[in-house]
Amino acid sequence: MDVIVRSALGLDRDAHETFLADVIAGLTDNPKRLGAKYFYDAAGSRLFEEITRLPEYYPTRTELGILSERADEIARLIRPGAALVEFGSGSTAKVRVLLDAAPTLAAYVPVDISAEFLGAEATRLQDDYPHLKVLPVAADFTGLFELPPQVRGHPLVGFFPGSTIGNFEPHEADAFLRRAARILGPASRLIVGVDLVKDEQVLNAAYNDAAGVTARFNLNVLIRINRELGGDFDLDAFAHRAFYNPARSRIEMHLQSLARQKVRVARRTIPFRAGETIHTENSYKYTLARFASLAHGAGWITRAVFTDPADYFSVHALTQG
Ligand code: AVJ
Repeated sequence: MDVIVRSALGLDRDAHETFLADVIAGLTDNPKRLGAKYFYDAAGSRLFEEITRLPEYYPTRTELGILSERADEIARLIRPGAALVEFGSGSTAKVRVLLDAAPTLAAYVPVDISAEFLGAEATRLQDDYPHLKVLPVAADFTGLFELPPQVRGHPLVGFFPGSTIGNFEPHEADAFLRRAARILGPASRLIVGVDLVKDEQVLNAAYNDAAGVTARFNLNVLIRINRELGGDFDLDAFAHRAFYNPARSRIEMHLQSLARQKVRVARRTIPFRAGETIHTENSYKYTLARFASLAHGAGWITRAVFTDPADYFSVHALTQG
């Protein structure tokens, strides 16, 4: 499967430089931070797939339940001959539900930062849907990118499942929704999965699973830095911390230094105080009203909102005019 590589920088060569620059900037900042998109190397993507199957991690199975349950209603919002553009496609389980419910879809454009994962998944999907034009694009969807020329003239539907939008700061989510409107164009639609504010114990358990998979997922970013940037992080000297911050309506993930220590990264020395943390992820949780107002502020109209019976998760169908 050919993967179109599109980015302002020219992905693979400059991806390394960008990763290096971001890591150095983040680890020399106060408080220390790393971008959540860097979790997803091959090992991190596999660990995330494992997270989605954990008993405590409700979002994936709840969203899949909503999509399956309401597939026909969602499919009716998709116009015949449309091209479906998925932002940050990981596994293809969710999009398969839409493809099955909307057989008139002409093309599927998965956009993902990881070209390798993308090519493999797209090839399998193409085998299962031989009449669908599968056009993978390797790009960082947090920036502006171009769609493949083959989708020109097709009505466009964006698909952004998994509450990945929760990784953005609210102002970044606003910017993303505006950019999606620009990329997809007038009369387009956007189907977005959004995790909801709920009981704090449920939220905390989802990011502190008993099997420790989320801890391994979080710590994996240090393994990646060691391998790709010549770091010497001692994995036993950092611990996974995740908690709900009710004032900000978000789960925060951190890596906490268990001792005062120095770490070498790309020929620099990074000092850590005992107990100091690296902030590695935010996962914002929305109320239905708060997400609707975010979407409207970014120029989208809410056509329908679907939730599960417990109101754990929501799927929003938005339109441009
Ligand atoms: C893929 C961003 C939606 O925030 O729930 C899972 C990532 N982090 N466990 C989330 C994640 C820790 C996930 N998203």
